[in-house]
Amino acid sequence: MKTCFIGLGSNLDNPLTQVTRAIESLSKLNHSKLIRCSPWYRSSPIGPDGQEDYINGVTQLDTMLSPLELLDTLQAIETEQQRVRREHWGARTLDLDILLFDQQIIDTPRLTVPHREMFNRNFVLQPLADITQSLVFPDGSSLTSRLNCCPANKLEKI
Ligand code: A4P
Ligand code: MG
Repeated sequence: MKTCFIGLGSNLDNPLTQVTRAIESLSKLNHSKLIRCSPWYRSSPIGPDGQEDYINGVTQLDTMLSPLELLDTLQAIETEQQRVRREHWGARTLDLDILLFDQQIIDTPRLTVPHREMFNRNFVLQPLADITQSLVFPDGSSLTSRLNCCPANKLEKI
């Protein structure tokens, strides 16, 4: 089993229902075990103006799937929940990102791990800190130091 962390986000069609449904789906995945879920946060949108606030959270999923199998699976869950891909960083019913996959560094056209934006996003780092203790990233940096350097956008635990 590999330890993975997945970021969840939604800002359309009742976001809290969307992310809760996604957790249901993740808890039923083959060859995987959902270990823990962070609290949910309400965060101000990063990206195009005029979007609603997001609901964000992070889960630990331990899995026997390969990174690309996991990506396929997450994209199938997004599609199930009627995500339509339009604008880059635009509004979405559900976004599932692979934040970390074990201590692997992956840089391929379909998949970049650690997720390339995670260190700039308190709505990822704070929930990650809620469910881990003294996490260290593949580059040797600590979650604590990354949180200290991260921009403080609006983030409210709900
Ligand atoms: N992809 C590459 N690496 C990964 C990875 N680690 N996990 C590829 C998941 N996918 C990965 O993603 C585009 C492609 O990225 C995928 O086909 C996959 O092969 P997408 O989700 O279809 O498109 P996107 O979401 O518009 O782009 P991107 O770059 O994934 O955006 P982000 O980084 O997911 O950001 N503001 C707040 N407050 N909260 C949010 O959750 N989210 C976004 C989306 C913007 N602003 C936000 C939030
Ligand atoms: Mg995404």
